[in-house]
Amino acid sequence: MTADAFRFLTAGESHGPTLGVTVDGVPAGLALTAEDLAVDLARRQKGYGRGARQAIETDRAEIVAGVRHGLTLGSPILLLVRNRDWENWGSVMTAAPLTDDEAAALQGAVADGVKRATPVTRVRPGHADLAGALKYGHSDVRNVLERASARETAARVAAGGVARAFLRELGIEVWSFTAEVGGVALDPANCTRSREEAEETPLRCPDPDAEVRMVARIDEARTAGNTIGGVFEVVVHGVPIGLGSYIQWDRRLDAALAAAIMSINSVKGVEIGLGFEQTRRFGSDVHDVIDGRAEDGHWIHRSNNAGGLTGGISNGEPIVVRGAVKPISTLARPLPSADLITGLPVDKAHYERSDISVVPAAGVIGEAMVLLTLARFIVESLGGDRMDVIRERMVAHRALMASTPPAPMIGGRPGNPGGDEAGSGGDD
Ligand code: EPS
Repeated sequence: MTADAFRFLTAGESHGPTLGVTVDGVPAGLALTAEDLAVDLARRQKGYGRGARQAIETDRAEIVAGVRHGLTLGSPILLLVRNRDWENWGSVMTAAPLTDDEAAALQGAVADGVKRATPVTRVRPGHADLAGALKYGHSDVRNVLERASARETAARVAAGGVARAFLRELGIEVWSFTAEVGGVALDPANCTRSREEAEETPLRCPDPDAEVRMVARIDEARTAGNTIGGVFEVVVHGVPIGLGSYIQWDRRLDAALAAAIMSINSVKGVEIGLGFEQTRRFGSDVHDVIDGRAEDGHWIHRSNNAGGLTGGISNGEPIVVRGAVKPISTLARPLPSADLITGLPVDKAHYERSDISVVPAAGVIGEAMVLLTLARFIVESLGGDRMDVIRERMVAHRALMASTPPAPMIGGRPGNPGGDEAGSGGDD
């Protein structure tokens, strides 16, 4: 049992010199390069509705610890994602105490009306600004927003790349798409694009017609100085039966996935499988009928409304998790708010460069969080400090899940091997 597999902690401010993440509990012997990590980092930066920051950055993760000659060592992996924009922030984001001259220059910049240098006090509705400033005793909201910014998710996606390399070796694939923007939902019957085709489109959406209308909603928001949210869906293929458990609340895989998705900036709701829609239907229209075990040993469900998770355990069907993304809280046409210091109402909350919509990027971040969660559950379930052992154990686990269970015992002795159909069941 490895309690802390794929545990990770990020550090870094949005306009500081670098973001960083330590990923602990990664088995030894996993092939890993910076190129592996670059793919998802680039995907996170894309998407129609992103702000100007993404034109400044070309996110790359530098592997500075835990890997030697392209293979993980079993030691903590440290990844750094540099913020190119840091150079544009001068002394505003310097870690060291400022000299008298530097402090005087910064005060001069504020007197000249340089926005970046000026302390932020007009808190933004919907942002961490107010509660964060009061909690940590900050009089300049920049001390909050620099860390509360979704820029931090670049570090999570870098960490997710490590988990992706791990899961790929075990035959597990995770991807995501944009399911909804501003109330415009894709139509499953019109999802004519393949995964690869959808990946190249502005919103990473498999329904071309819905995407046109989603783009129009984002344009509408931009024109109005507004922002708009939506829903992303993460889908996992290749997870064997048996990850997670109903035995204790904190071993339920569905609960861990929900927490992982909910931890993403701007996410205010999570659904698994049919989610809330299940509450509107009868049980007979919800539960996935089990058609039995196929010749190759896999269990056949007629549908996947459970989203691959029953009783907190993976049931062999694709895992389906959705995240609801609220509209970004930084509005180009700001809402009225209040000043942190005076406590008085102000006409307009603080504004600084931000995004109009981030749903496709949130999907990539959702993938990272799902990847890291699944990797943790796999190592915790199968054990193993090294890839060769984990690979073997996964093969054995899949075979076990596909094999015929022994006939039930009755009174601790062999009973009727025919099961319910042969008359041993009786009424429930
Ligand atoms: C982000 C970078 C940030 C924001 C965004 C996410 O860059 P900047 O603040 O320099 O424009 O675009 O952060 C927020 C939405 C927020 O509310 O802070 C990124 O790389 O994802």
